[in-house]
Amino acid sequence: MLKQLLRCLLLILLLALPAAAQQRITQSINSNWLFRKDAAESTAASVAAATGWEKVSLPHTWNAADVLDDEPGYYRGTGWYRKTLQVPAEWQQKRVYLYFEGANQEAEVYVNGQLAGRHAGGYTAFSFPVSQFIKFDGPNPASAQVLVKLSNRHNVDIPPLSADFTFFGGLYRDVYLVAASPVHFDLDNYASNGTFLTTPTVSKDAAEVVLSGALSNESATARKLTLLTQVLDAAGKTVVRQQTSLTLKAGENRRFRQPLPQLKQPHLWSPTDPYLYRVVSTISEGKAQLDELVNPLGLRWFRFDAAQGFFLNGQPLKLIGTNRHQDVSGRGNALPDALHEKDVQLLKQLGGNFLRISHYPQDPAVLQACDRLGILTSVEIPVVNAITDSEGFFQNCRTMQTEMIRQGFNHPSVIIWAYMNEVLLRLPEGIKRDNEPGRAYLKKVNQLAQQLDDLTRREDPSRYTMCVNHGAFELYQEAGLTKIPQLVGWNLYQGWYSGELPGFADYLDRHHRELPDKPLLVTEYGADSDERLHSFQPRRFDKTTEYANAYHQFYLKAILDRPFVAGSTVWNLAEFSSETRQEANPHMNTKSLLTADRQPKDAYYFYQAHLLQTPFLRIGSRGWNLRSGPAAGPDSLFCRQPVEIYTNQPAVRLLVNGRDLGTKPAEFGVVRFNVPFGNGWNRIRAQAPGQAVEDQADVEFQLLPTQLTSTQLPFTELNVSLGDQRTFSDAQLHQVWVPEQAYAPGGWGYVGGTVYKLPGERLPYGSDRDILGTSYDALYETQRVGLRQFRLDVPDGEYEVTLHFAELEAAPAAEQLVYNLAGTGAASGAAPKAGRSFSVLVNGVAALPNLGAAATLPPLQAVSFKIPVSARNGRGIILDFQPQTGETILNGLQVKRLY
Ligand code: GCB
Ligand code: CA
Repeated sequence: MLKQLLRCLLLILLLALPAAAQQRITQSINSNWLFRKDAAESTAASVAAATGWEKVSLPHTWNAADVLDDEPGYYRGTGWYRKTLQVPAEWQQKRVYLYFEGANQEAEVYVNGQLAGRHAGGYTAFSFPVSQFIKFDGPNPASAQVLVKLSNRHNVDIPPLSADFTFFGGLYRDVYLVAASPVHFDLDNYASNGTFLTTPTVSKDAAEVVLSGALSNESATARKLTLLTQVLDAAGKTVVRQQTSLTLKAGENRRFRQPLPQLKQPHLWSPTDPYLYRVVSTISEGKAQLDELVNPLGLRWFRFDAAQGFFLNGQPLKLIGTNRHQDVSGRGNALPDALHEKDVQLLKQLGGNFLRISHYPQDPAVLQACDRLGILTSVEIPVVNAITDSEGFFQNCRTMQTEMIRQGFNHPSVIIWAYMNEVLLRLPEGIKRDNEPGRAYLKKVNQLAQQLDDLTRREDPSRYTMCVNHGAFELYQEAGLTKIPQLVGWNLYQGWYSGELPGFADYLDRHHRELPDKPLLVTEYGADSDERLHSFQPRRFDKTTEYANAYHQFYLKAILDRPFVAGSTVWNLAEFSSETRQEANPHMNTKSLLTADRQPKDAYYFYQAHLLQTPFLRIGSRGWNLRSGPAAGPDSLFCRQPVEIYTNQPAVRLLVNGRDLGTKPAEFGVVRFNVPFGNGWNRIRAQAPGQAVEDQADVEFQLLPTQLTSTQLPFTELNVSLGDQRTFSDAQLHQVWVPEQAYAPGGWGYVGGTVYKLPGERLPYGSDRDILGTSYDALYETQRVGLRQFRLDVPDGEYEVTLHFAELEAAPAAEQLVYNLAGTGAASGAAPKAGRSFSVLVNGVAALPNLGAAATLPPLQAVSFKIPVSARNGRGIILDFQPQTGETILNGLQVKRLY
């Protein structure tokens, strides 16, 4: 009985086989590649014999380690990848393709020594037919040598020309091998899947769905084919189907348009209910199925209105979300799909409904996740900062735009195709806005925008076009960039790079007044925050969590208050790599809601409080659970510091170590308490009265005595950042650096001198240069200049004093940075002064004689000295700073009691 059943099964399988064997086969080929860098510019023929290949698997970038070190710069050159493929002999009957999801940025693909194709641009997919290069007449399986030459070198004809992110080189996305039957859906259409779904009308009652595309018959005979398309609901039930007969001549590629019967009472797609249908299309001949494709289908309609914002399925919907870059710390841009999906999850958990996929198309996993999770998207090509006036550049832009649109066409999450980001931020050398070359350049930019806009509307009339500008209103108007696209995106940083927070609101109102017919989105806004830096007097550009919090609180309110603002996206979801950046976190951009390894910052919770529908309450500064500060007075055992609670509830009650601090009302999602922290662990509990939501945080506090001889709070250690008004919490070393203060008897502090400050208004204090030899740049970037003493009235005992220096007077950075929107010249440096020289005496001993730029203190280099010292006869510790040439300096000071 069993045997019979098995035989029967086998028979069924065998019968099914011929049809199945004709099906398209798709497999990733990410494993077992060899890689080598090639500064010597080998050829495909010579490189095969070269040694020094490294085993890698994809996704892979050759810059992952490059950008982790302290040194500026990363390898921008050529790399080769190679792999041996085993191709079954049966595939001789098939059309074999290599498909690359993306490779940065110029690729040449060879198969068995022959060029299969070239591709320019690092962010879109490409594919090449390779059957003709495979030697099927040899052993089975046939082996094929795949060799990929890649370069991430600057190329004036390939966007981006410059940008505030790292151009990681490599085969950093999945690579696939595809084998299709000779009769197949078009495989040669800009690496799209060859089919395009449109929904000419969608309403609550009915939806029209049309599948267009092309079929190819690469066989030697005419074929009588059936194209069958079925729409399946989420349960897998066919809801509509359409069958079309076509006869294709040998070698014919035929376009088709297949309208489906009306779909009644469609289940609509939206962020709250991202319902997806599947559209399954097959080509068959008689009973044999030759090819099959599945596309997602989300039924929705939408529009933008200049006065009222965005509407989805007839309902107003404020688009709120973030931008996203495609790198994660330690991995560069070479991410497994799961990490792309995780970011979309994190945006969903934020309560966001919108993602600006910036500044380039990303891994297919991103749009897939957006379709599934209900995140609307805007996608753009990387024309950033500037253009090249060359036919090559224009052509590459048009090709990229076409690739982006055709490859992403069938994703219901996409509502906008964009094509330029702040393209007038960097006018090329010698060009000024109001000189003749300047006017000619603006005209060229206008031409390119017009070409890309026309192309986009032709390719896909169902989505909107957008151009994204920086906050130079007239300039973009003059170039026509507020007119050509259907939507204008503004990247606004008032209160960050320049100006003050209210300037943001004024700018939005100006747009509304002067361009009343043009819908607008705030495509970027953000403030850097280093999780280690905190301040009770937050200042623009100080990189503290507290300033970033205030910034987001102001911006979100201004956005929500204005119905004409269709949407906004925070810059950025997570910290990302930008190798040319300096400042407090060199090589990183830290304007984000998440750290580079995706831990939430305070602002993430603030947005959750506004965007989540369910009761929400979170204690802020969770990442700041190691704090320090001086006791409120000589007899106090507490230090009061602010804590923010983020909630969508009307009020919050706070308890600290069981002590009730009372209930306070929330203002715009935030409740502020001044919490008395005691030495050691403090347990904070927050509750929303009458609601089941609560949160708890444990904060460790290092309470500093105000009188250093205090017996109830004995002195143990002190870490001071000079020329600084921030605290710096170092969780790893379990140390907190506190801001400087002037000496007062019984306590500690500097005597004399001033805070180091660069000219200009951008930085409140300190330098914005990368300090080499440390990952504590923020500490070394601030400095007290011209101080005479540093004193600590510690009790008698044995101590260790560590002095930290960095010479901040240095030549300006060679590479002018592009992200400085205020145009005041980032990474500035005062002209180096004639070398300084000074000595430090520790309790009268010349422990550090002749410190100076010439030998001991090279510019922009962290230098530390640890010195043991005894405090005797109640004299404490006195450091005397004695200048010989120029002024004395001190960047940081640590004092620790040993015994
Ligand atoms: C911008 C750019 C973006 C930068 C950002 C910043 O306007 O579009 O690429 O990263 O500003 O942080 O300066
Ligand atoms: Ca992928």
